[in-house]
Amino acid sequence: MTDPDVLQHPHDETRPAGEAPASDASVPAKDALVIRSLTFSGPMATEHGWRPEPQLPEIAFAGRSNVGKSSLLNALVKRKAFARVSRTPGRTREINFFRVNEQFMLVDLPGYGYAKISKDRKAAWKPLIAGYMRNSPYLRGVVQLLDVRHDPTGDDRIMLDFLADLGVPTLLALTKVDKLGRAARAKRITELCIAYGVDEDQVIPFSAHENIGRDELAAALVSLLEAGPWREEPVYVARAEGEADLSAYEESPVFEDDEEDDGAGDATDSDNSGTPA
Ligand SMILES: Nc1nc2c(ncn2[C@@H]2O[C@H](COP(=O)(O)OP(=O)(O)O)[C@@H](O)[C@H]2O)c(=O)[nH]1
Ligand SMILES: [Mg+2]
Repeated sequence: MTDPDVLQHPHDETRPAGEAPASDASVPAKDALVIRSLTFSGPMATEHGWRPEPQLPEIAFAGRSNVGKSSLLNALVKRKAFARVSRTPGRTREINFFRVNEQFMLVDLPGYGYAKISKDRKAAWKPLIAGYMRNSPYLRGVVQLLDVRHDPTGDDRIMLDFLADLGVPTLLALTKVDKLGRAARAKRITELCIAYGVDEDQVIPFSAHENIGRDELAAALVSLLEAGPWREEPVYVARAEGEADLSAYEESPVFEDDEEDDGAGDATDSDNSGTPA
């Protein structure tokens, strides 16, 4: 038995009909992305290697090593140790897939561009990431992370150009904004929007340390998911149980060799407060 009056907020009774409730800053805005379940589906290690069967829309997170991706993901899903915050960047080389709420697949791409690893390993991210993006029928968007303080590295530019060529909806998360004061932050964000030719609403200032941008990012992800496909989604045919048949969509990614290596940010983060790996 449901009596609708019982469900009414007590304040509703004193508010004149048709008038909006007074806004109350102490009441938090509704969380666009409440995490009810989060499960690891497995890693993809090579361009043509295993990946989970594409069933749910996918959102991928990309960025240079040490940009703050693990910290951002932990803040996004509100788990302290979901992704490992590392003092030794450049370790994760696989693409990790997580099912969220049976609603979408969160795809954690390997961090690229870490200065202190061999050239061979350094270049390995390109075919893996490009292959994943080209061949994933339900990829709905990419969150590209950039440290708000640094100009994009050569690898960042390759990534941004690739995303633009592919045409995948892309959000830019500008990380570690706590490192800039308010005025410098606003100026820098405007500068970066102009430099990248993106709209301010594609850009999300973020700080895991000061809890800035989490709800905006969550809302933007939900919008991406609701927007639906941006390219024709091929019919997926499973080859064998657990084995993805993506051969129809395979194409060689075109990447120029990236010689640049500034390791930006690696030496400047002396404020390591994360859990050591
Ligand atoms: N000041 C500041 N430092 C951060 C923030 N997010 C991450 N870091 C630091 O940046 C380093 C790399 O973070 P991590 O999340 O592991 O980055 P990942 O390599 O991209 O996954 C660690 O020392 C973090 O403590 C942030 O929002 N603000
Ligand atoms: Mg990480």
